[in-house]
Amino acid sequence: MKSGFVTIIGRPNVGKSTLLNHLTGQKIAIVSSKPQTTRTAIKGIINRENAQVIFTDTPGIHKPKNKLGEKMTETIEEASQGVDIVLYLIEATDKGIGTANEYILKKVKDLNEKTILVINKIDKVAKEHILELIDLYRKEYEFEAIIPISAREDDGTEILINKIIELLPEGPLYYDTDSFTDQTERQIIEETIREKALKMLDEEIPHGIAVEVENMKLRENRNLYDIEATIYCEKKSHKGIIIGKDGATLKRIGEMAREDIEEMLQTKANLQLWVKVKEDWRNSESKLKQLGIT
Ligand SMILES: Nc1nc2c(ncn2[C@@H]2O[C@H](COP(=O)(O)OP(=O)(O)OP(=O)(O)O)[C@@H](O)[C@H]2O)c(=O)[nH]1
Ligand SMILES: [Mg+2]
Repeated sequence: MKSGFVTIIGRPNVGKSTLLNHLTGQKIAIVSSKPQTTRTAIKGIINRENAQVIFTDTPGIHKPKNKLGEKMTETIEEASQGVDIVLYLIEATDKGIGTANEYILKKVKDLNEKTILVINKIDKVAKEHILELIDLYRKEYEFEAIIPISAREDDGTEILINKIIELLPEGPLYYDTDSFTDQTERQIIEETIREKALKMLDEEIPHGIAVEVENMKLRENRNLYDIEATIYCEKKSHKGIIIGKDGATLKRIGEMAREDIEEMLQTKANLQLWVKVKEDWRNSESKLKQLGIT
């Protein structure tokens, strides 16, 4: 039996959460085209014959601009120490290494753990370009492997899994074979609502959003969940935009979230959303704690 812990790191938006979802075959982490989507460490577990791999998806590495950013940075550091393998994701579209990845490369060198360089989004570029990137990075660190993939199209992901298992040590089953994440249903619901808000909103508003499920109750006789949740934003002016003209934006966020939630819970859901202002919550230790970001 081989088993162990694998942490996925990289710049914001490189596709870490997309990869986690595709590796596990489950929608565990939310995905968006906007950077800094993931805020916490999220585990996803896969089981193979004689192998169990526990992946941890992390927030994108960036320079923190507030307390939330500092927490995210701490999370990444905690999650990447003492693991069996680090998956370092870069984008196939990158022109060179660039300052952000130079910074991450330095971290990788300091960590000095078994690291696989994963070049994601190969569906977007020509093969020659990928070879150039491989050449550049090969000179920087002794990676265990460099694997080009497209997380979105599930291209190369099986090669990646096999390489990971090959590198893992002998070990026990750390989790039941029927569990696939450490996230609770409530957390996944909160994140799903945030994902839809990210989709519907622009500029600085999505970054200042947090979601809290206040109530979740199953009406057993009807196989229906009543769910009440609040979307927090940072400014009064943002609240109006989130609600939208005649409530249309909030309604759309709710509809999209409900569809996903119903699929996850395998029941009907009655989702009620509220929008409240929590001023400057990204800079308040106590408000971050209230929102479950510690
Ligand atoms: N074309 C293409 N797009 C991809 C691929 N993988 C991810 N994406 C897109 O890249 C964007 C970012 O994906 P995420 O998975 O949210 O990226 P992330 O690294 O988790 O981002 P943060 O959580 O912000 O750090 C989304 O729009 C994805 O659909 C891929 O293989 N090919
Ligand atoms: Mg992410």
